[in-house]
Amino acid sequence: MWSKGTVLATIVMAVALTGVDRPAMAENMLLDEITVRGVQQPQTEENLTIREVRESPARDMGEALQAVPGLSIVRKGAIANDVVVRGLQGDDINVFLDGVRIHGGCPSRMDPPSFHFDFAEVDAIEVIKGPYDVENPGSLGGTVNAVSRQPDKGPGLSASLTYGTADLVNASLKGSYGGEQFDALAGYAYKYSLPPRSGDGKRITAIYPAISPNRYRDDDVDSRAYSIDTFWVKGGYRITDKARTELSYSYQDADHVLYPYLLMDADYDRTDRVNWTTTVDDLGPILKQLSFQAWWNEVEHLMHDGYRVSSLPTAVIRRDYSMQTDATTETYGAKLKGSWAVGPGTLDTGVDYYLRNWDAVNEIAMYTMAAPYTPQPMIPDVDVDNIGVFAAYSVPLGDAWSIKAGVRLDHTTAEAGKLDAARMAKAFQPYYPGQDLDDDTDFTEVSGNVQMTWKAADSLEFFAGFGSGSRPPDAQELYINLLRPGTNPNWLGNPKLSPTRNNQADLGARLTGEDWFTKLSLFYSDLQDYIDIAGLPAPAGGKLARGYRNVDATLWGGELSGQVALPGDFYLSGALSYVHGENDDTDEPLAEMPPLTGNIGVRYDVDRWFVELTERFADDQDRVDDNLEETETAGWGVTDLKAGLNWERWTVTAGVNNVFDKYYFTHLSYQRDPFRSGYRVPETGAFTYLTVAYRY
Ligand SMILES: [Cu+2]
Repeated sequence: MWSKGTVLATIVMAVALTGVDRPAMAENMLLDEITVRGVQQPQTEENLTIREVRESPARDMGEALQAVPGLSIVRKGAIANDVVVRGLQGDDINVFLDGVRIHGGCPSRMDPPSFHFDFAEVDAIEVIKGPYDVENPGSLGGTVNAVSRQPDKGPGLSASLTYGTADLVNASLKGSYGGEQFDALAGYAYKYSLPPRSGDGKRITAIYPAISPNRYRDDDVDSRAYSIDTFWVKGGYRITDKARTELSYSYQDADHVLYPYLLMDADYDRTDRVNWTTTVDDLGPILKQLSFQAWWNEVEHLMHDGYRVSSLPTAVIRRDYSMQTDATTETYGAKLKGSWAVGPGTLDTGVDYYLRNWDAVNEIAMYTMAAPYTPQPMIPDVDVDNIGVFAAYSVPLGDAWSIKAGVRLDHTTAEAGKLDAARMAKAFQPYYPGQDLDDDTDFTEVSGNVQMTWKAADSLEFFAGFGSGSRPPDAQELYINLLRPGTNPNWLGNPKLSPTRNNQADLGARLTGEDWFTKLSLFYSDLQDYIDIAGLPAPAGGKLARGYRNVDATLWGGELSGQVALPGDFYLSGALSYVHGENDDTDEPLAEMPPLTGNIGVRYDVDRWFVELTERFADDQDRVDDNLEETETAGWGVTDLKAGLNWERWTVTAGVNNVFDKYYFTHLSYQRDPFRSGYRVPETGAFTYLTVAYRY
């Protein structure tokens, strides 16, 4: 492996050595975006374009996706932000790269799916909101699919280096070759930052009071917030005129990632990913395309409290940590899909399979005084298997109408390999008195949707959709078991959970002109057996636990967004998003719902340069779940400014986010029990950055 210094020097050299003609300019890209979003894109979808990906100084995909209407993030630290779609997060949504399912290793979601690929690998991000994706299991709240870069014709080289406040470095170097028969691409990315400072001037690692055992040790408050190396390589081969096969591999090593919102930090996350796809076109008059995809990935995750005061040696704490979790997850799967010309429409059919194994072992010094650091099978080697079949038919009905309908059938089994009778009796049974608990379970579920589009006039399109999607409880929700010392609540899965079902109705309208669009999307979601975090009462002689239960819930809300090209090379864009969640079992607000959020931006963009001013804002959130001791969040508004220059093959972008150095929190900025630190992680204060990029 190269040293980081060498890699940075190489990138700077690569950037310095070349520079000839200019690539196509950004002005047309803006008009293209308006056309895609105003005309071509289905109304249930949103996207981040290649331009937005390249201009973004975001540390990761989650942070960048905040700009998309209806999307928000869970803030846990400087990086590894978890994506939220219309208030649904975790396993209620799917987050993929090129259709590949990847899961993180951490039971506290330190490494959500989007953390495991680098932003530099990505060309565009597509988002389906709601249960309208039948080609993948579990997409009940939506699907976020990042699309990786393909090699252009001929040789290609691109390099990008961002430097920002708190020593932020986002560096990437990509080389590619696209030939008639073969093409190949390789890339390397490096990311680093110290803990950013919030608007009060403090590092986000300094949020704890001086007496808290969870505060960072003096040497670690200023230590790096993360350093991440990602390497990827992809090769394609054209077997015949109509057939292509492609194989890709990626390795990522994330080190020393700090999560002030939790009680532990990640020592490392190591990820291997393999994806193989083969596509054959025009197999006859009826079979238009056949594609096969197989993939495998594995994540090794180690977290501990070694950077916190809670790890300092005492009579009981005899290692470098007082608690540690060593976790591994492996996911692999395959999909066969055919696209058929049937009547006037297209029929997509397919079968898919995946297996996810997840194992996590926890050690706590104070487990018992007699047996410190006794390993606990926190996630007890659980296999989740899913096999599914799907079919979707889309057909135009005359000039004005089109209809699309899909159906999917899934069978899922879950089995805990290391949950023996003794552990079940000790950890689970006291909280489920008199109930028969098994270490395995299975589910069979049907999903489906109907979507209709009516083009009432050239400039006006209406949309109506109804979807019903389902997902099984995951390994953690079923079988996690962690007995904690003292008065800390235990953390327990619920082996009796049912799958969650989302019955959702959507209405949309889109008004489009030559160089503008505005669209309104409204949804209503009836969630049956939504998996909610819940307190489990203390059994006799025991103590409280945090666990999971099925509740019925309702979500409704929508998004209003638009983009317009104004005279004089000005562009205006804006979005408003809202979701209202209610727990129908307790008549309380549903926890962790983002408040009314929006942004408005104005941009001046000519051939060679642009400048853009954006205001991002959120209302206060006073709809909180008192049962979970969720607290309210104040509203906020921050201003971002950026400017860019294109010169021959070079692009320079510079900007300041949060220009006025506001001290603020998003609502999704703290963790509830069981790993509640009790402290919120503020957003970054004034953040200045400069990106220099070169493309050949
Ligand atoms: Cu972790």
